[in-house]
Amino acid sequence: MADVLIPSSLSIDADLAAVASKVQNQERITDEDAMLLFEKGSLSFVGTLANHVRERMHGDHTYFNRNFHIEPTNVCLYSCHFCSYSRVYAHRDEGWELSLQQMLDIVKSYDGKPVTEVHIVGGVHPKMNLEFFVELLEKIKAHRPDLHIKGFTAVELDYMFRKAKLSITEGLQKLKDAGLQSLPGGGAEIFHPEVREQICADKVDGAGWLAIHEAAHKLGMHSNATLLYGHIEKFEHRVDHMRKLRDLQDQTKGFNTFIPLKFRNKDNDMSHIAETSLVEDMRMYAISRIYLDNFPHIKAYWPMLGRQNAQLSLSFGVNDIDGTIDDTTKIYSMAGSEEQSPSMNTAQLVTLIKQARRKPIERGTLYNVIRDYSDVNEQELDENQDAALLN
Ligand code: V47
Ligand code: SF4
Repeated sequence: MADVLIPSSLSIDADLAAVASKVQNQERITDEDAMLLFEKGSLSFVGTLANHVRERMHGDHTYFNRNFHIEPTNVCLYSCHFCSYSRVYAHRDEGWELSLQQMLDIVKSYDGKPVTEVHIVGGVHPKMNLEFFVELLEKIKAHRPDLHIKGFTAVELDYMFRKAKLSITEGLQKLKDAGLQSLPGGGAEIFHPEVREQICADKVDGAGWLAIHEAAHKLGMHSNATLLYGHIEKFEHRVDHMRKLRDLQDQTKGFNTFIPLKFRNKDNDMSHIAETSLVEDMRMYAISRIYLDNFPHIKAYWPMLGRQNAQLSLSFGVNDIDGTIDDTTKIYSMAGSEEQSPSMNTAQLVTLIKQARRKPIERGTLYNVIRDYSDVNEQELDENQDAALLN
């Protein structure tokens, strides 16, 4: 059966050919298979398999959404070595802290613009507690009820709930009642303690991250998952991380999207570590698409990866390139991403997707289709859409 994907005229290692057969037959691959792909799979081999899976699941559909970010603070109690963004609490005068009013003003600055999601994520500031965020969520919802609120990494939630002396479920229920609808995927990094203890020892551990997402799924909320790759981890740690996510997803079906995050090395304690090559980035996307058979979507976060590389990833398993966002997100430009001012308007995103010969679909947070842009021409986009978004 593998012949259809990988012609038998090519001389491929028998074990790799067996993995190709599984993918062709829609059988789940094992951890050993994933290790084999990481160790021996060429970019063209894993790319062919991943693209097959991507097209079987989504055809050419490629999703984006119109969102904006609020980063309440970059002051953080924790000291993750890869982080270029946070200012430790002791140096909090060098960081920023937004008041409720300042955050509401950001929301209001999008009044009349066709955004569907706000993504709230930041450092862990001891003064920004559960009550503070409950009030923020209620005020955002009162002002703009239709805006989907995706907010708070498991790291922020773990701290908030412990400080409020609430269980995970009690804390999540309070936030949900106030308007929180889904969780972003941040804070996952690498679950395996061998690595986690070296790169982010003081924040919630892998089991704690998974427990928060499990509880959210049980309350009917959806979430995303990330993996920070390309630093000190080995392939086996990436596979271990993805296995834990796949196992949880088998139970809850609450994850929407997996987002591999490439480690960027500017201005952090791990700056001595060279960044991964583009080939390794594409192999990571492809292997995650093949391994995570129960995750509906794989996302390339273009502000981090760069827009041309994100465009390329659409041929290596990726079917989502996040949103049209503005420069309120600082975490990536501060970590050395080539995207120093990460904003792309709808016309640019649609063009980027069309250049890769895919179909651009604007989605809501939960992948409800808002608009199919396949047949909208660029001139029409320039004239209509962006006038509304960019004014
Ligand atoms: O958890 C921090 C990462 C994450 C660096 O769910 C770094 O839709 C690379 O998870 N190099 C937070 N990465 C952001 C995040 C996210 C982003 C976009 C969309 C979604 C979503 C989630 O940023 C952190 C950490 O893994 N990060 N520093 C760095 N130097
Ligand atoms: Fe704080 Fe998040 Fe940076 Fe870690 S990655 S130091 S938790 S802001």
